[in-house]
Amino acid sequence: MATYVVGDIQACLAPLPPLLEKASFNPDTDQLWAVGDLIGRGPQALETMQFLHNLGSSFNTVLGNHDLHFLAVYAGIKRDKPSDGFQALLTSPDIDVYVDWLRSRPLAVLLDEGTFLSHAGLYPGWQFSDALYWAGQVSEALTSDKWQDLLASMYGSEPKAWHDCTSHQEKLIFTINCLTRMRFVSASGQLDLQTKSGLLSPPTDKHPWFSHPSLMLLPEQKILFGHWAALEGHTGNAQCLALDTGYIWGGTLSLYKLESATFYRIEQQ
Ligand SMILES: [Mn+2]
Repeated sequence: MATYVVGDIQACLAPLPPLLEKASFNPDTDQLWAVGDLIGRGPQALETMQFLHNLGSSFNTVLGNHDLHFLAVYAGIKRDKPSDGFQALLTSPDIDVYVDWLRSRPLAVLLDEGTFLSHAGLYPGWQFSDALYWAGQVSEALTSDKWQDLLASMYGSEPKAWHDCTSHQEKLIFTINCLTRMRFVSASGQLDLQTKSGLLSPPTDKHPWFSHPSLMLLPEQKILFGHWAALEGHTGNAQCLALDTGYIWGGTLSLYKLESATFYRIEQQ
């Protein structure tokens, strides 16, 4: 059995089957994880969900910001904009199956003892165990009867730092922001959720989370994440692997095989 992790698909289904074939992925014996943002902006949201869901237990994902946004649109919290590309999926007869399935996906997982996976990364100052605990608390809310309440309150960028969170609800929202939206973090631990640039022009006094002085990784630990296409797959930190190589923006779709530490990529068709 091999474990593979695919970057942000964002409803671009076309490159996925040839990429899986290139890497000799076998759904009967192997496990495929996605870094989240399965859908959002791209042309084939319904077909992508059908394809991934048909992989059954050989596929799993952590949730990305676009996946959570989709749940908010489904719940009527946010308006369905054509640019989201959700229309055909929202009117599918199987929509409830997909929604229930997405709601029960985690925000973070350990793929093996030392490999952490989330959509955006790990908050500097948190250990894997902190992120997994709070991701579990978010999942508890997302799978409860009142799941819409959390999604309705998640839009916005406050609180900015973990030490500013007072209520349980604020801790859940901060966890969602760290695990699905984070890029740059200030020296004192404040999230900058506005800047989307790459590493050439970082905002003043802020660090990409993966080179933040408070990020503490043991030598055998690794983080796999997506979300940040402007990195073009480069972090400068061998322990933090960026898998969003921006297929939706004209780049490539990336797949990583854990056991051999091998990358596979598919260019635009
Ligand atoms: Mn994202």
